[in-house]
Amino acid sequence: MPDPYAPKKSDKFTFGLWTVGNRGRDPFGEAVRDTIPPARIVQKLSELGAYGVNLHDNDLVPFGASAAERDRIVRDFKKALADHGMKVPMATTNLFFHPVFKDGAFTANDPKVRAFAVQKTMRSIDLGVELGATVYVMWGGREGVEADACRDAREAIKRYRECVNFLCEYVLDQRYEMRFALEAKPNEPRSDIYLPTTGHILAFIETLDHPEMVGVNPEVAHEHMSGLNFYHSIAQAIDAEKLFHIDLNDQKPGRYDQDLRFGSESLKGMFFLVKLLEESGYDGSRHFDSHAYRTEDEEGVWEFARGSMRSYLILKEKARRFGEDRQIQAILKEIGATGNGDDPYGLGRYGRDTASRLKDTSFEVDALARKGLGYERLDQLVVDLLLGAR
Ligand code: GLT
Ligand code: MN
Ligand code: MN
Repeated sequence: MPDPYAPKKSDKFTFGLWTVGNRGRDPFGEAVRDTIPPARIVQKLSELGAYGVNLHDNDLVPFGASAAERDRIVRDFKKALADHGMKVPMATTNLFFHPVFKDGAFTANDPKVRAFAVQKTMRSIDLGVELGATVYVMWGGREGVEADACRDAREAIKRYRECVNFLCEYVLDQRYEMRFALEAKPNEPRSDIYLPTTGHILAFIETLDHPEMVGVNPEVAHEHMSGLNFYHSIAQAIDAEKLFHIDLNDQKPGRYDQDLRFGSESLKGMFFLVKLLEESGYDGSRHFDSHAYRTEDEEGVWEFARGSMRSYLILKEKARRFGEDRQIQAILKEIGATGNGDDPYGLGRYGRDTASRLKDTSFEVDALARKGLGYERLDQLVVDLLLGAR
């Protein structure tokens, strides 16, 4: 029997070169794995059923490479993509590794650093376009502080805005088909990072010159680090039509950024997330921004990649069963979860008559307050479903 959870290209699973290429280095210990060459990553992920790979400029072209070296590397990489039928839907810039970015990139106090960051990003956008990417992620890992005395935080937001505006104009001027997706994180590597949550970014986008070109790239681990409900963040991003990309992984509460394998920790939360992505018509990549445990060798890395896609597809199947489960659906209907489009009090549209009728309506508040809602039963049915007991 064929594996019902075998990934297909149409599932649009992608991995970063930096994710499967992660060598297991951490602040306390050296790398435990060898570098896997990009062409091999492309081949292996394609065999496993992934749709594509995403990259930072320097995941492919080393910092400071000559133009000739760059062109040779890009040519070989394009050949690997073509040979294995793999896409590069998203690209991004490394604005955090080199010590020049120790005070930030777009928000650094030194205008030379800010200008260098924009120059590096323009070149990196060119590379992304050359590889076929249509989404450009901006993760401002170093855009933050240890010492707030170093700048007025409003100045940081202003500089960030200026750089994003400049880059939007660059994309328009080049007639590139490229949209930006900004990624939030509350801290790490900086003590505090500006634009710490997806909600902050959604508000920031509305202050830009081209808000229509800019959306969000929320990451599970980063919202969980802020103690937030990722499913709710994604619902709001979808409602705002701003979910341009998504970083799937997992995270235990209250820790450093763990970037754990998708679905390895928060099964219920990830179930509602997958259900939402699938039901909302989101048609972007399902990108895994995570890495294998430090205990693993290369085989463990491929297990990690297999597991990420498999868990997504299992949760997708669970979401389908949730939709077909008669008992669950009957409860949802009874509790008014689906809304049914009724609006008995006219709250969907203000009218003077409606308002005055509503002011005169009497409600049986005590009876409403006393009524049990049965969510214990409902939630247990979900747990049974997820644990395979129904
Ligand atoms: C880095 C970070 C991620 C970002 C990547 C994009 S790089 O690994 O931890 O969350 O998405 O720059
Ligand atoms: Mn990420
Ligand atoms: Mn992360």
